[in-house]
Formats: sequence, C-alpha cells, structure tokens
Amino acid sequence: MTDRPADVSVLFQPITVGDLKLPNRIVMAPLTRNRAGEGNTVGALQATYYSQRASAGLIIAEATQVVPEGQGYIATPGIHSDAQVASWKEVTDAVHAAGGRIVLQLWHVGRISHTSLQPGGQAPVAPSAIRADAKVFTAEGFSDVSEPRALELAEIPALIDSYRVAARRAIEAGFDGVEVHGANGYLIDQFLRDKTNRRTDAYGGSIENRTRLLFEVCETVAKEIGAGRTGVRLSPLTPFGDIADSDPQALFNRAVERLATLDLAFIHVIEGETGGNRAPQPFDYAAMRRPFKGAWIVNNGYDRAMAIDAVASGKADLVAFGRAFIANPDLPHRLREDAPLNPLDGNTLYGGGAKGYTDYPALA
Ligand code: 8OZ
Repeated sequence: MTDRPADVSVLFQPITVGDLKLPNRIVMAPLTRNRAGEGNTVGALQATYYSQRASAGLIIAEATQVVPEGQGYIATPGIHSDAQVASWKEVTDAVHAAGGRIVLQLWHVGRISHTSLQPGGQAPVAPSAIRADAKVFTAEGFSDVSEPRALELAEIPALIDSYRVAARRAIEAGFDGVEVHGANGYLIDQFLRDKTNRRTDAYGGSIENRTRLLFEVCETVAKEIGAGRTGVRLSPLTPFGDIADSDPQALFNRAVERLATLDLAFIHVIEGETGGNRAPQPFDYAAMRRPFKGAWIVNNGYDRAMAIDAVASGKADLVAFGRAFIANPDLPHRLREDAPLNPLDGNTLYGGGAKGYTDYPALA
C-alpha cells in the first residue's frame, strides 16, 4: 500500500450533526456584515446573500443579539423583536428553498459595546467593570468601547433566560438550530477568562465558576430547542476583544468536558487568533476535544489542502470558512473543482448594501 494524498471527496461525505443531515463538510462561518435595516431586521438582501451560499453543508448565520443590551456594533441584527423574527423567516425560507440548512448564532457582546448602542444610553454589562481596549462601529464611526458595569448575581437568571427565548424565537423564524457565541471576547468569553472575570461569586474565580455561564446557557438552550439543534463556538487563544486567560488549556479542556454532558450537536473552534495567527502559543486541541462525542468544526484561515487534511486525518468533522465564503458564494463547487477563488474586497465587509455582499460571482 502506498500513502496517497487525501482526496477532496472527503469534504463531500455526508454527515449527521445532531438532528441535521448535512451533504458535505463545508460550513459557512458566522460573519458580521452590518447590513441590518430598520429595527435591526434583515430582509430581501440577506435572503439573497444566504441563499446564494446554500450549497454549504451548514450555514451559521451572523452573530445576532439576543436582547437589545447584547448589541455592540451598528446595524447588526437581533432576534428579540417580532419584526426581527418575521424578517429572519424570509431568510430561512430562501435558504431552505435553495436546498440549504441554516442555524443562527446567538450573541451578547457584554462589554464590547458603546453607550450610544445601548437602550437608554446605559453602560454595557460585563462580568466585571473592566473596560476593554477595543473599538466598535457606532453611528459616529469607529469608537472606543464604553466603561461597562458588572452584572449583579441576581441578574444572571434573566440573562440566561434571554438565550432560551432567543433560541425559541430562532426556531420560530425557521432556523434549523442555533450556535451559542462563546467566542471572540464577547459576554460568555468574558466570563470564561480570568483577565475579564474578577467576580467573587458562583460565576467567577475558579475554572468551575468561570465555565458556569457557558454551561448554563448551553444547557438551557438545549433543553428549550433540543441538544441536537444546539452548538457552541469557542476561541481558546484569541486575544480579540482584549481577552486573555492565564491557563487556556485547563480552562477550555474543562469547558468542553462540561459541555460534553449535554450531547450538543457540535462544537466550533477558532484555532489561534481570530482571522490571524493560527498558532500564537502551543495548544492541544485534540485534548480539548477528547470528551466530546458530537461534531467538531474547525475554523481560522483554512485553505483547500488544510481542510482536506483536517477531515481526512479525523482532526475535524467539518471545516468552517469565513472570508472565502464572503467572496465565493459557490465555495463548495470551487473546492471540489480546485477552481480559483474570487479575491475578497476588504472595503465592503462591514456596512453598505449589495456591493461586496450579493454581487460576488459564482463560476460560469
Ligand atoms: C467582526 C466585526 C464585528 C463583530 C465575531 C461577531 O468576531 C464578531 C465580529 C467580527 O465573532
């Protein structure tokens, strides 16, 4: 027997992820595009954009705030109002009509926000009152984030319940499931890391306490809509949002060990720095994965060869692509054919309309 290089066909093996049957291993990563309209609703523009990408095995729709306080950037969509739910129905119907599957990413930014985006101009909430060295997009442009206030212990049950309600509303809006956003320095990640969580109650201090909010949110969502329709995204090494931890390996090993007891559909891991260096420090992802029996999605700068290798080696079940999916609506077809990829226009990522959103061409 000779060792032959793995074939692209590994990316086109169907797979069952929780309750979902996917035709391939290629996932569209959640991507913030800041094109929500009135009342942070979506509509025909997003229906076109997502349905153009329906050949993905799974689309993870962009980060979407579960409550008004969960917003940190201008023109990001919500899932808390009736109008938002109705507007997302147009998107999910279009994706399903095009033969695709789509889950919604449930988001609360925590301290990564600005008073101008908060209801009543109030301070953003966080595990602890520590301002991030980070910027967000507001109506005034790129602005420093505001000083947050620490959530009171008595507020946490309602916070967790807001994810339950949002998950229910996502199902009402026709989504096939949800991904809890536990990554990239937003609220849940702020609770996980010891740089941002200085609480002395049951949600701070030990790893057990810092993983509690993540666990309880996922447990509550899974109970509401089914574990087979619930996934979660984590980013153990990202510094995005001015986040850090003194022992990410121990923290994320334990986080996954706890999540494994919930039988979630998938865990989606950003390897390294979000959108950047894949290996800023050593990290044993296989050790982190070990207790988890569900589908394992990897992300961050994967190209065709890396994706084939990840799935063929068993390192991952699926690979999520972000930037490549923005510029290539027919990315699975291009990967299969080894066709060239359209380049990304960095100037149309955040905000605007159809340009740089729905006008990237598929192969002729
Ligand atoms: C880029 C710009 C704004 C938000 C993330 C939701 O990184 C985001 C995001 C990315 O998860």
